[in-house]
Amino acid sequence: MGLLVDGQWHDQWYDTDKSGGKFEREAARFRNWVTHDGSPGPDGEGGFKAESGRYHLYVSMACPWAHRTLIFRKLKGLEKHVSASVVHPDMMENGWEFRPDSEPHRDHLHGFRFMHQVYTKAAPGYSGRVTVPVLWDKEKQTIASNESAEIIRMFNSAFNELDGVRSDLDFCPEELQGEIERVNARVYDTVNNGVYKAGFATAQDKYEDAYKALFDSLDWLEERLSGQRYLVGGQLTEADWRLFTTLIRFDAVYFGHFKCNRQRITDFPALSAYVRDLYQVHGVAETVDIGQIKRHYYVSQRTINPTQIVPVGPELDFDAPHGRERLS
Ligand SMILES: N[C@@H](CCC(=O)N[C@@H](CS)C(=O)NCC(=O)O)C(=O)O
Repeated sequence: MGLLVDGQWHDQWYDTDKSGGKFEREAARFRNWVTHDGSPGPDGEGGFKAESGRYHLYVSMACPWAHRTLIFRKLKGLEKHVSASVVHPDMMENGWEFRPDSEPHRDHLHGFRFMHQVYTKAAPGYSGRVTVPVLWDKEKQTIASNESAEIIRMFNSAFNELDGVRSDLDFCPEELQGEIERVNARVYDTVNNGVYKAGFATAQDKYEDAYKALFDSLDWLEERLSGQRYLVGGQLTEADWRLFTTLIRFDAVYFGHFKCNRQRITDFPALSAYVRDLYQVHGVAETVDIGQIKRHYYVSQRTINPTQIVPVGPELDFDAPHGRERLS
């Protein structure tokens, strides 16, 4: 695990000294928008047109942020238009790696060994963290975006005119956008990023702050989802998929490894049925790999788990009936 400084790789863990033991996530740097006609997006440069075969998605099956993009690629019918490569789950001294002789973990586009080479190909003097997901533009030979929240918005609407794309599926309808963003803001800060703030804290009080905010939000979500099937507007939206990728990892990883252990998701009746409901949406199960998820966190994060032992449990059954149709 490390980062690039002026295009050179440095192996180092997150620096929490400057923030009194608090984990602070760095903002993504490549923020262009792919649009249906190549016109500029909300705050990006223009010229990134949604075309079949032009973009390549780099992901990790372990990463909750990359997982969002895989779900949107699958559900929107983008697999034949946007190619993808999956890094190896072990993220060690060289950061995310490819395994050239292993089909599932090859870099199909560049044949690179390390993810940081993708970043320096786009920007030779890049300084910053080397994160997934990355949406690579084969035409401009650069990173179009490395911000999952924006990549899923692009996948949701920019490619709608291409053959076979599910233009009827809109996970962010305009009339719901305000409420989706209100829910996203709390879920991002206290749940998606909240588990990391608990797990990566290096001071007791910072861990406890994150733990409290996380479980306050899970109580709020449990109550909200007891009376309605989905988070916003009676239909599946982006807000659900953004919450899902954290919940599905929770009992296997965050509960133990990140010390988020007041309760498991299994102990929340509504939240646990909700995760199963989303998992059972056609195509979603193929984007979930609990083996790679556990392997990544327990082996790569040696500061937290020096023995690198991967726990065998817990037993999880996301295929069990969820019974939430009655809330529709
Ligand atoms: N803002 C980014 C965050 C992505 C992110 O932090 N990904 C993690 C994997 S779960 C990563 O690649 N971390 C490597 C690092 O921080 O060095 C997004 O949502 O796309």
